[in-house]
Parts: sequence; structure tokens; C-alpha cells
Amino acid sequence: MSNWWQDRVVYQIYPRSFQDTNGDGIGDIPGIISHLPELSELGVGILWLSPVYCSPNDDNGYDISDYRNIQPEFGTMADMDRLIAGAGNLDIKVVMDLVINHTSDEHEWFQKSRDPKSPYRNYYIWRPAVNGGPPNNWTSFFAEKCWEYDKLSGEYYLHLFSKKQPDLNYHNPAVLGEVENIMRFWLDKGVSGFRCDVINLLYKASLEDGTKKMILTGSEHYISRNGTHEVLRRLRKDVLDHYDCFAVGETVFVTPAMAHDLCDRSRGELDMVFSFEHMETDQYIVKWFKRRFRAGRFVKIITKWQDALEWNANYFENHDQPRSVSRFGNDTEYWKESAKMLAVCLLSLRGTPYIFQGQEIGMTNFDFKTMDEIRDIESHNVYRLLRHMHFPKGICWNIIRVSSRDNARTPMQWSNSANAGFTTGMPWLGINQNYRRINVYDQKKDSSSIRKFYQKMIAVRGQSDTLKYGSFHALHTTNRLFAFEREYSGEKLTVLLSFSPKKQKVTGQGSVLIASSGRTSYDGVLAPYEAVILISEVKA
Ligand code: ISL
Ligand code: CA
Repeated sequence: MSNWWQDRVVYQIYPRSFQDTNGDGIGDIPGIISHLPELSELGVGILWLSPVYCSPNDDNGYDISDYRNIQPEFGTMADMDRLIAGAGNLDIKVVMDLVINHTSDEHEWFQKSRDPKSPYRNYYIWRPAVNGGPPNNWTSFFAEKCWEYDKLSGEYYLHLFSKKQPDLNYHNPAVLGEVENIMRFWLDKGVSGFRCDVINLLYKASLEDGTKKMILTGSEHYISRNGTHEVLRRLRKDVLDHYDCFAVGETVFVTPAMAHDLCDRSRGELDMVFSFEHMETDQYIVKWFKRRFRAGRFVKIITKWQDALEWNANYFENHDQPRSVSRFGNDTEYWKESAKMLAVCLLSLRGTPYIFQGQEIGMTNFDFKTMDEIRDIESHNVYRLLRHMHFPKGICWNIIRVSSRDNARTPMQWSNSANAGFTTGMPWLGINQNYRRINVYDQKKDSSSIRKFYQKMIAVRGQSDTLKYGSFHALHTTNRLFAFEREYSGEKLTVLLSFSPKKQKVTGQGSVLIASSGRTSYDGVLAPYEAVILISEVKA
């Protein structure tokens, strides 16, 4: 009844920051291969790799210049083949990042497209100037204008992200054909699916001015439009249906209703989507304006999505988001407790769980001091914009410090030796100095570590049909407590999660399936940030 992508736990690798093996300071595919046994030991069943294709790295690989070759700094296609085979030997499936809303401006298609007479012209969205300026008033995700003028062509091209990421034109069937062939190329190589980057933005229904002048002006013309649904159904029918694979969409600004239309099984589009709403509960309007984290807001939104969809893609971290223990837990006094509690939460919700590299050892936000240490294009663009708006330097830095994507991108902390065991060279991005305290090597030796707990919790989930397939029913969604039940075939589990630094009385019956504190019986009181799962009812 279930699919393998519902039974397994996904682990996301950001290759640049995972493991360097040749001393150039950049993580690489041989580095991933070297850690496969450890990932298998952790209980991971699927690896999702952030892009490893050729790229000029304007947006760290999310600007692809060749979809059929490996970025030389990451290795070779032979390395990639070895990775897929090596993972396969350990029963780990590999999933690629599919970035098809845009390419790099250095992609051959775009280079050819700059010639108005080229058959590639219509692969992208070119428009002449209007009143001597850009064709419409849209704004980009990266705090820039959405249109770039190209002298060679005498026209503007659309880019929802950086100007080195021109958007593809999905009104042109040739583009869809190209994308299908790229997908087949990787599926034939043995990958097991795709994480589809900003997939609900593909189809621009019109290029009229946007009416909302707040953030992302113009977005009403391209968020989850019918044309996108048609493209997704084609990809399913023409390609995905012919392989044993799955597709998870990264879908920005989706509501539960939109998500339903993108991933309900009856629709024949995606298998599940990453929604953003729970990640937005600690902000005002945009992620740069943070408000205090309140667990109540967070878990109410999680509950809403659990109730709304048949199957969710559950995540608390990825390469775009600050670290969850720093954000939703407590990365000082209750670092270990809250990281473990978040592990129980993530792994006992209904849906496929996604763990981001480093989350399993409780990696925290970076400890950088200045903008010079930041590499992310989005952070630099936003800093520039805020300065332009006359925000004082200190305030700008604070905004970047809390929300920058580089928080998640600092290199993986493997050991307490030089450069955290990530590289023998100069790391491409600074390493969090807490690596001496927070690293894989130490946690593998410590039976009470966060990593050991993840391993245990993943195993518990793997053995529990109730955690995998059971229904979800929320009991408490307050600022201090998230409690819910999962029920399947006569078994009921009660999950109790404390988001509080104080003890709490919470009634709950049954024997302990797992507790983050290691206790084996429950007495009605949760310790600070403790998580307990009770087997509260077993009918004969
Ligand atoms: O970073 C973000 C949220 O905090 C978003 O604005 C992000 O850009 C958006 O979620 C889309 O993300 C994806 O596409 C981008 C790429 O930069 C991100 O790394 C990727 O996850 C463009 O390809
Ligand atoms: Ca390297």
C-alpha cells in the first residue's frame, strides 16, 4: 500500500559544505562517498543532493550551465556513478535537485537565445522596453529588478532570481521536451527522483504589472497557475510514470488548497511538496523581519498542514533556512534537549521526514562577525538594499545574522581537529568555531548524543507502522506543549513535546516507546524540552 518514499527518511546534502577530499576547501562527491557508511548507520534511506551540475556558482549551483555534466569542483561523472552505485549497495536511493524554472545565463541555450533570430530565442522570456524601461513592475526574490537589459539583443529578459538565472519559457513546448530529456538522462543513470526547485512558479500566465506593490510584485501572475499544473501532469505522464521514482516540489507561497492541487494523488502531478508556512511563523511579512518564536504559532500551522494534506514533506531545516535548534529550540542551556525534542517532532509527524546535514548533531547558526564572512548572493543583495534604504549598519548586520542562508551552509562539523575535519585547505565558507564541542566524531562515541538519538528515533519510526502510516490528531498546540496522537490498525501513540524550559505536568498513559531523556516510564511530568512517545492503547 505504501511507497518506499513514504517509508524512508531523507537526508539532504549541500555538497559544497559536506566533505572536501582534495584540499581545495570545497566539498565534493568523493567526500559524500566516504561518508555513505555513516549515513547508512544513521538510518537514512534517501539522499537528496543540492545541485552538483556545472554552474558558474552565482547562486551555488542553483544556476545550472550544463544539466548533463558534473561541476568539476565536485568531481566527475564517474564519481557520480560511483556515488549512485555505492549508495545503492547500502539500500540508499539518490535524488537530484531539478532546477528548471531558470538556467544559468552561461547555459548554451541562453547564449544562443541572445540572438533574436535563433531557434533558442523563445526558450526564455524576452520583451522589448516599455517607455524606455523594463517591460513590467515585477520584483525578484533576490531584492533586485526582475528584468535585465541585454545590449546584444536589444531587449530585456525575465529573471525571478538573480540576473544570472534567466527564467525559462514554459509557453514553448520545446522547453518541456528538453526538460523531459534531462530527467530521463538522470533516471536512466539510476537516480530515484527529484526535488523540484521553485516548481510552482514555472508558468508565467501573463506579464502584466503586478498589483500588490509590497513584496514580490507580480507574483500573482506566476504562483501555481494552471499552466504549471499542465506542465507537471506532462512530466508525470511522459517521464516519472515510467520509472520507480518520486518528485517532491519546493513550492513557495502555497496555501493548503494550492498544495492539494499540486500533490494530491488524484491529480497526477507531484508526490508531495515543501510548504513554507511553518517556517514563516517567526517573521513579519518577510524573513528579514523576525519576531519572537512562539511555539504555539509554529505547531498550529504544522497541525493545519497535517490535517489538510494526505501526505506532507516535513522539514525544519534546509540550505535556505537558519538552523532549527537556534530558531525553534534553545541552542544554549537546552541545546541537547531541544535538538532531540525537535527530532522526535519531525520524525513522528505524518509524512516523509527530511533531515538537513548537520541537523543530526544539532549544528547551530553561524558565529560570524561581519558581512565579509558571508558568501550568499541573497544576503549581500538584501544588505545592499537595506543600506540603500538608510538602515544603520548595525541593524542591517543583525538582520542578516539572524536570517542569512549561510547559517545553514557552514561546513559540516566532522571532528574536533583542524577545520572540523571538513578540509585540509581553506574552507570556502567559515566554519562555526563550536565544532570543538559539536561534531560527528565525538557524538558517535557518546551514547547520550543528539546523533545517537536521531539514529534511535529513525529506527523507531522505521519499525512503527503507526508512526509511518497512522492518522494524525492534535491534542495540544500551546506555546509550551505540542501533543498529538497517531493511530493505525488498533494502535495509538501519544506524542508529547515540550517547548518549554520549565517542567510541565501533562497527563499521558501507556508505556514509553521512546523518550528523549532516555527514561523508560512516564510519571505525568515532562522535563524541560523533553519528548516522550507513549503507546497509549493497543486493542486486541
Ligand atoms: O531563501 C528563501 C527563503 O528563505 C527563498 O527566497 C528562496 O529563494 C526560495 O525558497 C527558492 O529557493 C530555491 O530556489 C532558489 C535558490 O537560491 C534556493 O537555494 C532554492 O532552494 C533559486 O534557484
Ligand atoms: Ca574538494
